[in-house]
Amino acid sequence: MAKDAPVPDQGDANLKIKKPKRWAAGVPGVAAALRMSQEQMGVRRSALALLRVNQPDGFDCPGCAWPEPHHTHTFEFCENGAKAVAEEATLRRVTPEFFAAHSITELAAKSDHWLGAQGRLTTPMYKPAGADHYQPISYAGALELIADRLRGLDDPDQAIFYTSGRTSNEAAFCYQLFVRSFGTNNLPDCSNMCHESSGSALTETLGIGKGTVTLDDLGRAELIIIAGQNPGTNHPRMLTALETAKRGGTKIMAVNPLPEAGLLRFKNPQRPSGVVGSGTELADLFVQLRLNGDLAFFQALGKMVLEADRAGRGVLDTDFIGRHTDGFTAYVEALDRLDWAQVLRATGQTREQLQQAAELVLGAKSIIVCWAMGLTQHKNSVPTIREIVNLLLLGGNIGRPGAGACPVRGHSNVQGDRTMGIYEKPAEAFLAALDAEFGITAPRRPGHDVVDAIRALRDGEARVFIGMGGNFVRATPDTALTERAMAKADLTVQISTKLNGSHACVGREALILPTLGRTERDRQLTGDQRVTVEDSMGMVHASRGRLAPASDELLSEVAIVCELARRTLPDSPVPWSTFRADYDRIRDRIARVVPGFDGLNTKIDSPGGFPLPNGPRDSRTFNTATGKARFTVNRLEVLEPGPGRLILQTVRSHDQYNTTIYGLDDRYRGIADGRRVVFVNPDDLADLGIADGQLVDLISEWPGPGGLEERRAERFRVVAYPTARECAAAYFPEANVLVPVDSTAEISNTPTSKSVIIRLEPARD
Ligand SMILES: Nc1nc2c(c(=O)[nH]1)N[C@H]1C(S)=C(S)[C@@H](COP(=O)(O)OP(=O)(O)OC[C@H]3O[C@@H](n4cnc5c(=O)[nH]c(N)nc54)[C@H](O)[C@@H]3O)O[C@H]1N2
Ligand SMILES: Nc1nc2c(c(=O)[nH]1)N[C@H]1C(S)=C(S)[C@@H](COP(=O)(O)OP(=O)(O)OC[C@H]3O[C@@H](n4cnc5c(=O)[nH]c(N)nc54)[C@H](O)[C@@H]3O)O[C@H]1N2
Ligand SMILES: [Mo]
Repeated sequence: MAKDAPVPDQGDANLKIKKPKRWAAGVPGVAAALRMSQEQMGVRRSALALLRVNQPDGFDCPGCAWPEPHHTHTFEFCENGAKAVAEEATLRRVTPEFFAAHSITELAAKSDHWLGAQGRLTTPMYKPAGADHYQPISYAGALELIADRLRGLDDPDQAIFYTSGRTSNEAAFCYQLFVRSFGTNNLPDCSNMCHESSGSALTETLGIGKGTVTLDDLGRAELIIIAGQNPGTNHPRMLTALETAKRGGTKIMAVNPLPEAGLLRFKNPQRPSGVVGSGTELADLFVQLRLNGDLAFFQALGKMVLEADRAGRGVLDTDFIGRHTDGFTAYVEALDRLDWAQVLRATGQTREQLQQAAELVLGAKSIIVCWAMGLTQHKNSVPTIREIVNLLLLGGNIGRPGAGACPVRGHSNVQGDRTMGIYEKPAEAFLAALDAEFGITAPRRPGHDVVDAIRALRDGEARVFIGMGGNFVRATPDTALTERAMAKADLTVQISTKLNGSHACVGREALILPTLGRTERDRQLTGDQRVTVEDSMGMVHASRGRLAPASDELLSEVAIVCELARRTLPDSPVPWSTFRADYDRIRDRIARVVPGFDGLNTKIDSPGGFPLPNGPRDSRTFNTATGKARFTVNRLEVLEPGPGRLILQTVRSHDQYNTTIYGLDDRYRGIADGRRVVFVNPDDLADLGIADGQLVDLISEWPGPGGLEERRAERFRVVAYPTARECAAAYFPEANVLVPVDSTAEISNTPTSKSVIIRLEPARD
């Protein structure tokens, strides 16, 4: 049993609201991180763990995917990275006695905060059909059982193999190889809910589904636009890069409905001035955009650039446009017809405010645009990101120093997992390479992404669910529907480090397979192993854990996949046991199958790792349908919530990692001891006749096939907050119940977690 239950599951009884902060990080950040580390790990283990984060022979931080500055100098301190390490390296344990004491029904009523705080999973656990308790099972027994159920399916497409983005390249490569050898492309991943829209838009327009900048480029840019991202909380180390850029003269524009503290001012705890002074002012311009106004915003900027060029300011890179792009004329014609009234409505800006933003663009010879979830989780996310590309192309801002597209990725290896083939719609070239290397025949039918996987479970078409990390039931939209869908499965399997809501939402049979985390030593037959990961900017490097594993019973993710594959596919031509024994042998194969990885086993010895080739960045080579970078024409539609309605976005607090809730505070936004809050502009509250501090239900409205569907999230405290007009915000995952499963982005099929139409009703007693 966990030594103590340190987190009372008491709801928001002690909720406190203070004034939002105007700056990020600094001493309170250091103090918060150290407190959490020492509570979870003790002083000695904290020091051991934290000194090895992102060091040449250490482990890759399990926090975000922001790149490390060359992996050389001492620990680049980041409050939220330290929390992620503490969460994994905790000394608390969830043992079989814990599961004997708590039924699944009981666990299902607990919050993810409480569940995560119980500690690390230590033992494989099995829930037989009809039982309400997990019971211990041997690892071999558990794997045998899964293999048996998989082999018993009528069709491999009845199984779903989910991946979250912490899985190493080696584990991901083996996992997709196993799944495809088994016969399906049902490989949904967290990317489907995250940067899928970026991947879709960039692949189409630039020929690569990734960003086109390096960390050094940030310092060389004359302007960095940060749209739909909250780096102070979610990529704290990015603030250091921004501060450095700023000191070198780079201008910064923040585009966001919320005045996020980290975008406004940064106090660097690693600099004396960050400890005592007022810090560095980051944003030169804060554009307080209406939710989902970005497509209109980037079109307006494009139009103003074209107008300035016509006025003789010579701001277009005509040579680049002529040589490397197509679609320019159609783009210009479309912008000639741009409807300003619509632009002003969509953005919530005045023409003068937009002109101010355009002046920053016009004054900059090199521009980087950074973005994250604020841009990717809307119906029109793919067209919105195409508009970013349009703007960049106008000034030739691709493939030159200090310029480019910078989608800032979330999970620490989500980009690497995709590179390794975790994808439901793999390219033919990748499958052909797998077939040739291993003598398998990979299936060619596209598989299910996250949303389609939920539908397949709901409709009884999928019968087995396996989750490689993550928290599928909480991270996905439409919580109530997803829970019902999951409960229909014959078998649900979670490969996890920590307990979460998905362990309490089970199929007829269920298994928990506890696994090693990044920080832990991974010993196999040939000795200690390391793995590799790819950061947000396409740098690949090694990661080696040193801490003693949380329990002797843990298997690495690589071991789990290889053992499962061996048992499920006894005739497989893949040398699974060799792979498990020596990860170098997996890397030999990655080197032969995945472009850019040749010589992987040697290359990973270089400190800081090596960059993957990137056509647009390295040589202005565009692997698109036409071989050119593509201007596109995108339709501007204004999202109208309707009378008495608001547009709700679901965001992360400063004290969580996705569905892992570290604590109940959101320091920068002034929230303490609670999460069921909804941020609303005070003028909107006045219009709606709702008081600051009132308790309300949030009701989303969605035109479903059978008429207007309503989804309700009960008892949220209203917080009057300086967000853009008509725009509300509540925390993910509490608000996921409001996001309809069918409300997804065009093309990328990403749930629209940042534009949910809601109304507020006084809470019922
Ligand atoms: N500590 C910590 N670090 C993390 C994570 C975490 O949970 N905790 N999660 C990781 C993951 S997986 C990811 S994907 C990233 C997420 O990183 P972010 O994308 O920064 O995360 P969100 O909290 O979703 O914040 C979205 C931001 O976009 C703004 N926004 C919302 N809608 C719009 C819009 O329509 N237009 C514009 N311009 N802005 C908008 C919001 O106000 C908010 O500032 O962080 C990663 N890093
Ligand atoms: N409403 C709304 N929904 C969203 C979002 C949003 O902004 N709004 N954001 C979306 C985004 S961007 C993302 S990326 C997804 C995240 O979706 P997921 O990746 O599925 O969710 P996480 O909360 O990151 O997963 C946490 C769990 O991962 C397990 N874990 C941690 N480390 C490891 C490891 O090393 N190995 C293994 N095997 N398991 C590990 C732990 O058991 C932990 O409980 O959520 C999406 N959902
Ligand atoms: Mo993400």
